Amino acid sequence: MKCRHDGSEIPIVHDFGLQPIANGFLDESNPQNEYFFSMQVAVNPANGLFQLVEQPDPKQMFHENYAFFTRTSDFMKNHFKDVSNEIMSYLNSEEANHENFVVEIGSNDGAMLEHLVKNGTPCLGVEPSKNVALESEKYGVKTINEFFGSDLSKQLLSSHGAADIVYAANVFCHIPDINDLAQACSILLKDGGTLMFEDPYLLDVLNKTSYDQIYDEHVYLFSCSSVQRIFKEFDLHLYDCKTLPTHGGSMRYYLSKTKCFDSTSNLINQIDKENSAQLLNLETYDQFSKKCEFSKNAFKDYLSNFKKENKRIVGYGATSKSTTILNYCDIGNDLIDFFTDTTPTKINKFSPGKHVPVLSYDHFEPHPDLAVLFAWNHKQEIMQKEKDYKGLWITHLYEDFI
Ligand code: DWN
Repeated sequence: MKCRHDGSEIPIVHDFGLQPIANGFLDESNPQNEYFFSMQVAVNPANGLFQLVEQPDPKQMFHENYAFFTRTSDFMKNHFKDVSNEIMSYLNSEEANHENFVVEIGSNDGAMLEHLVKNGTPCLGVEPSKNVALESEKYGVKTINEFFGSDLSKQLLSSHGAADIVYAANVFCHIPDINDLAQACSILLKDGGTLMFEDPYLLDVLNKTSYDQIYDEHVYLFSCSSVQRIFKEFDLHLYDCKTLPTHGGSMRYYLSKTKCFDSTSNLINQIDKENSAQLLNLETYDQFSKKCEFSKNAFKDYLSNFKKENKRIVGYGATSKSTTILNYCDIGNDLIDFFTDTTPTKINKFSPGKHVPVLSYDHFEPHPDLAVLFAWNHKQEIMQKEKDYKGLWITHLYEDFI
């Protein structure tokens, strides 16, 4: 496998077997010719970049029927309101000192940009999935329905001018050509402008064995160390970072174009943590691989034993992550009766690969004996909502089994 950043030969560290399109919910329980790819992951020990070996064509994943809408979680809606406040206070600060213009890459249904629009800040979304892009327009968010890259970035620079802030949430880890992506951000930003992006964080995935963050869309898991090394080659200098509770543990990276600020104490401490966790040492990933296998076997055994007693098991949240779990652990309708989910585009469909039915939320009653919390990253919000549920909860996470 050649590293997607520097082209060097790098080792494969784990094999998750054949996987379908994680958000490819199906109309039929027995589809013909469902697409699968071999999901293996590799790590470059020189720059720490954790990456998929093979990724399906992005057009197979992001299109007019993309299944994920940001607004399905109140917690995430609040999170993006906070982001908009942070952006607005940055723009009003002395450091900004520019005409304001903000671009969000992968703006989904406009849950963040909506607030900038209300506040009158000039902004633009870029979103390749047409259905979610159309949703954002209901909130007054101007959206370019295209994939982001250096060609589009040059066009935006000439049509709209340079940006003070380029922001992206849970998007950069989806874009396979990382060099073109970094180049594109560098082209679009003003000198001294800020690139802010956040994604699931490699160290959290390793610490929690939350391997379900790995699926077709997530071609990378970043760390401060890998971001620092790679983006500086494109004149984007990491100066700060912020740990976030979203998506089971994420990191927000702050990079400045051209200007090299001193690293904040947050960043220095985080890089120390990453060094202690030995992110450049392949032994670290060998441990991760063993924990994934342990978690897979323990989770499947747990569900099988439970099912032997003829109990009802329901999956809570037909997440993209659940596609990795079900297909890696070989769990289907024999163990999980159905998923419940609140997303209209997923309801009355079948889960990718394993074809477990997805039913609307009202099917959570009568309550099952066991609910598998596939949307474990929304645990707080869901526990609040499900106070009356008296059955058991479980996740696939390693810590539930040790
Ligand atoms: O990066 C990505 C992140 C941001 O979102 C994408 N590649 C795709 C997606 O990943 P995911 O599908 O794993 O995201 P969530 O946010 O964990 O999905 C939650 C699912 O659970 C949604 O289908 C909605 C559903 N849900 C529910 O049924 N009841 C969610 C909540 C909060 C609920 O109460």
